Amino acid sequence: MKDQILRILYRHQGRALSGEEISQQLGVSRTAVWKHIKVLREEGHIITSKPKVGYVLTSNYDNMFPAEIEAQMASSALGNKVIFEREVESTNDLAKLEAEKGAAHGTIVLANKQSKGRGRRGRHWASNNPQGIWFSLILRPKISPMMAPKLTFVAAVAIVEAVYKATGIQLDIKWPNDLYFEGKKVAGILTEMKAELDLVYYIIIGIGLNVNQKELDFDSEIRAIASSLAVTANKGFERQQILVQILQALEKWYSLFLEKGFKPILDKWRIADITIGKQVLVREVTKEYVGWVKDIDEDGSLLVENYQGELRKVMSGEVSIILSP
Ligand code: BT5
Repeated sequence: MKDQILRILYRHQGRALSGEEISQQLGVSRTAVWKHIKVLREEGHIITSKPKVGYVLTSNYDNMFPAEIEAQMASSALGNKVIFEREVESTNDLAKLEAEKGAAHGTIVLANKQSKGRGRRGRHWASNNPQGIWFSLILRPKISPMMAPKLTFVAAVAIVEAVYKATGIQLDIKWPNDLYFEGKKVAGILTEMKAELDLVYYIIIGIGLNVNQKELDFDSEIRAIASSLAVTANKGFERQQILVQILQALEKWYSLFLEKGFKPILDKWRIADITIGKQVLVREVTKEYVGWVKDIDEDGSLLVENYQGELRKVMSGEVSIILSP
């Protein structure tokens, strides 16, 4: 009920709705409406009320409704169970806890804000705002742990397809986990797992997608390198609608991966890839070198030719594209 009231107010953002109108739409008493609005306010939603005029939702962000997401994903294996928090340290960390407690395959952990969003190698992921989509998907696949990094590719092609469907924006993929638009990072993927040598307990795919940030919403350290769908399209988007598209695309590409293997994923990946043909700086654990990306191998690793003309296979290193002057 509370979510339904929020949804109605959201749809009328900027315009007042009387308690009477809301109670009629939902078939409940005005007192019940008032009680739910009180709870919504306690949860942090900014709802003003004026006598004889009604209620106005003035929060400047759209909302996520877990029950609606679950309903839209009801017949899918992924995304039909949503754990939603207004604020967490990191959805990947909470997803790990939930996985340890037995959360089912396909559960997602979604938050409006992350106070300690993480990138790879302990880097920070700026997400302490409700303008992006920050979530983690728990998977329990019967695959070898060696296959797990390929799921980052599955997620990348799913995000590209979903964002295009929902917004018309065509994102580029930079190996292995970044999504770019015109040279700026719009999304990142963090895949983590718990496994033994030949057994995967669970895999967590963390996805961060910048949606409604304006340029000045990004901290100065990342303003020059980060972008959002809103900056790209010059208009805002409903995050929930994009999230559902991403979950549907994940369902499709993940099933394809299990049925047909990595090839269809890689074929799709190559279409959006911006890494092949570029000069790159490769940072491996013990060394750094400059080379040219010749191709992506059948297993997803990067094939880089160094100055000596040797072809090296990069499986997990850091790769930065060197921009030509
Ligand atoms: C990533 O790491 O790109 C993976 C990001 C994954 C974030 C999701 S959100 C849900 C889930 N829960 C988490 O705690 N994490 C996941 P990496 O390739 O290491 O890139 C990190 C770098 O991206 C930083 O060092 C910054 O340069 C840049 N960066 C940080 N925040 C950004 C943002 N919001 N938009 C664009 N770039 C950002």
